[in-house]
Amino acid sequence: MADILERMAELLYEGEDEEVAALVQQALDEGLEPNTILQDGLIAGMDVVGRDFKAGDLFVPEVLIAARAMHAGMDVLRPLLAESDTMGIGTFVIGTVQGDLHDIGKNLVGMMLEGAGFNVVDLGTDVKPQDFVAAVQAHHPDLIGMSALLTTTMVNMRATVEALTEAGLRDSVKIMIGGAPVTAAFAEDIGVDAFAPDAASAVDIARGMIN
Ligand code: B12
Repeated sequence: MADILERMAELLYEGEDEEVAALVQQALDEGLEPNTILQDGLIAGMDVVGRDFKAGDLFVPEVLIAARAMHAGMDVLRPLLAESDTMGIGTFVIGTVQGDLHDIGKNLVGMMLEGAGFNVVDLGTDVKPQDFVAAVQAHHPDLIGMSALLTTTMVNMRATVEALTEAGLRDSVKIMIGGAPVTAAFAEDIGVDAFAPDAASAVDIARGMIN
């Protein structure tokens, strides 16, 4: 039983998407619970990816390839997880702020969070403050993540915080920000809960905030 999950985690790390999907199906056929496969196969594999990325042993392309393999496995599991209502340790709404079209880092953060077991709602790029507000009203997330790669769009992180405050929603959700020009000092200045410099740290911090 454990062997198949270990193999799944290894194949995920290597980015073998078709093999991961096939192994997820095989594990289901052998009677393993969807949530066990998610936690001990897919998430376990993504945890190692996150650790090695943080340590500088893996780079962005390798992480994206591993994340794609995780998605292939998730595609098989998703309908069953939705059925058994075990989907997600928390909901994370993520988007790149208004005026900004950079999404590679944001996607990486989203995929790693999904790999860690979060239910991720991705609003895409160029997300207006009001769209973040609407997403909080619609999805009741535990956390919001905002990404900005341009110094000129960082102001829209502050505008989003203000829009959430005006809508009376600021206290209902934790906010994390990131992106190359963003700093911990800026996070403190605009009154958000956290800053993460990379995707692996984002996962660690988000997990800590949920617990
Ligand atoms: C790829 C790229 C583009 C692509 C974007 C494609 C895409 N789909 O994303 C294109 C060509 C479209 C583009 C356009 C522009 N770009 Co550009 N681009 C880049 C580039 C080369 C790489 C960015 C990237 O993807 N890095 C890799 C990812 C993995 O890293 P990351 O984004 O930093 O993400 C990590 C962390 O920051 C963090 N993180 C990111 N988001 C979040 C969110 C949360 C919640 C958390 C917790 C963490 C987190 O985790 C991620 C993973 O570890 C950078 C230069 C650079 N080396 O950074 C310039 C750069 C960002 N671009 C720049 C500029 C100026 C532009 C343009 C204005 C150029 C122009 N004159 O048209 C336009 C703006 C378009 C727009 N309105 O957004 C400047 C920004 C300068 C500044 N500081 O303001 C840069 C720095 C280049 C430079 N040196 O001048 N760009």
